[in-house]
Amino acid sequence: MSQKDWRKSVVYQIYPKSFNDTTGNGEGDLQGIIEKLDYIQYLGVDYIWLTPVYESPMNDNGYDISNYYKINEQFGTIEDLEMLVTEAHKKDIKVMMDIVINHTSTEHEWFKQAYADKHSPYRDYYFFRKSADTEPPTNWESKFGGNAWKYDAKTDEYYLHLFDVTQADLNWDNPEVRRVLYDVINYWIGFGIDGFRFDVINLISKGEFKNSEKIGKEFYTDGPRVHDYLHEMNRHTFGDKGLMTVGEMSSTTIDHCIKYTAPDRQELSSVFNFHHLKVDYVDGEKWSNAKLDFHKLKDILMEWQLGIYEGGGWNAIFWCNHDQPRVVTRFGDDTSEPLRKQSAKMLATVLHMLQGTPYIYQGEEIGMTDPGFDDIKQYRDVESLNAYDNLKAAEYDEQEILTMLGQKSRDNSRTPVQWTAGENAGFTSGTPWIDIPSNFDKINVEAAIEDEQSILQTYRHLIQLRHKHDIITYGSIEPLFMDHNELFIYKRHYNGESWLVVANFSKERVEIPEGLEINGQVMIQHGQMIDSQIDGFGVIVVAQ
Ligand code: TEU
Repeated sequence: MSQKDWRKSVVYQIYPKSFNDTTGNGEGDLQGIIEKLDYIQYLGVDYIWLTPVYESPMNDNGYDISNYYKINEQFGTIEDLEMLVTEAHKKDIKVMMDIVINHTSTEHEWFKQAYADKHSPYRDYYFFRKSADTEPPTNWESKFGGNAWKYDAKTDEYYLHLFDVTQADLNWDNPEVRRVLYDVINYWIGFGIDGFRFDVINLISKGEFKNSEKIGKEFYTDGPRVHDYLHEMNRHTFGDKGLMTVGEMSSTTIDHCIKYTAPDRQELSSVFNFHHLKVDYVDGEKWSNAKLDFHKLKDILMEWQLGIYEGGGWNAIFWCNHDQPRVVTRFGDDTSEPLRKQSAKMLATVLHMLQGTPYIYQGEEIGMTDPGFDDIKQYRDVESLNAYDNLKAAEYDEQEILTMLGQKSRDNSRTPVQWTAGENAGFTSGTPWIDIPSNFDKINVEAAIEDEQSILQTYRHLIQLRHKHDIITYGSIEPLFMDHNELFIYKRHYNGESWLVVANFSKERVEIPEGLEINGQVMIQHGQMIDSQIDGFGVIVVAQ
């Protein structure tokens, strides 16, 4: 890709451990990605984003970095990464790296020194605190369960970990910490990386360490100095170099996200937020079982679409990532073959016609489903295993816990990419590190390439349309018939042109609301429209 506006891009997310294994050890690797670059080019995306491939004990599959300058041996070598970047560039594909700088692994040299010696200069790289009594310094909860402070008897102090106990939070208030982290980013820019995804970057500025009425989020989410730090990071690193960046924002607000991304503030290019993916939680609680609240989904998506557009910010848009269940199982229907295909195409179209930069998570483009694990032994994810233990301790019934995990676990998306109908779905010649769903005999890349009507062809078409029609990238958005119980309807407007999107989220045929004119040039259509009724999971996009 030459000097095209990054905003017109589509990004493909790769979770290397589950992408493609060339060594036979059951885990994916960098050579495995190189092997599939032709396929990625065929899909047509502009960027790939690699989740962390740095040296790591892998307690959180790489989000626990022990050396920012080294490649995890399991994935390959720095030469492999160099080759990947070179080969990708030859195909006009840019490469984004994941930067995890809210915390490091406790195996990182900085932490080891900080932990070993109270007087080490590295001590202030992290948050070590005393407590006045026998309780931890605050009652904040770790996002992976339990209190967020870990006690060290040797010094009678605690350190802060908002995630796993092996992921210690870095102290961004220490200017030395910021400096060494900017060095890391600059190293990767020098290496030839084209963009960055910043992990939980809105948690870097901790406010006061006080007890919370809730779980502590209010003290560190979009914290007091976060915008100063991001602006400073931008100026010291990627700011003037034309790199695309996306910040992962946990529990954030529209106002903050406008600030993070409005170009004149010089912070980041775009942001992920997760509000639209909490529409199957009960009272905001992930470990619960609930159906999709369709009205809530539409309301949240539209609120963000309108708010960010009006504020001059930029959204990254997505249904899936390595932390979320598969969207076709979650908001579509994977219980039968026509329904899986229809609903996956509908969901893809609805998302890609929204305003913002779309992300496709590996396997989403062929409609991969949740694996339907029914035994705790099948799970690998630290968050899921912690949740299991905690729910057990709270005396939840085994079956109820497994149902929750089945619906919400991050492992739902971490099963290997299904390449072929052959052994281990063509992912590995060894034993896969996590089970592969049994439907790989039908749902696989090879079959999707052969089938002209596949979900994969829909994704390719959506990407091509985006590259061709500026309205998809730049157009404003107008929500319509928001009260409708089954249909998601909106228009995009740009330079005197309008596109109408009508999508049916139910599996039944639905009457088009009176007063809605579906005339014009059909740009996309899946499912039929007969007698002003749209097929179950049908979707239509017309230029008017
Ligand atoms: O995730 C941050 C995060 O808070 C969530 O997406 C989280 O995994 C989920 O809400 C738990 O319910 C990022 C990474 O994407 C994730 O894989 C890491 O585990 C986490 O940061 C820590 O680095």
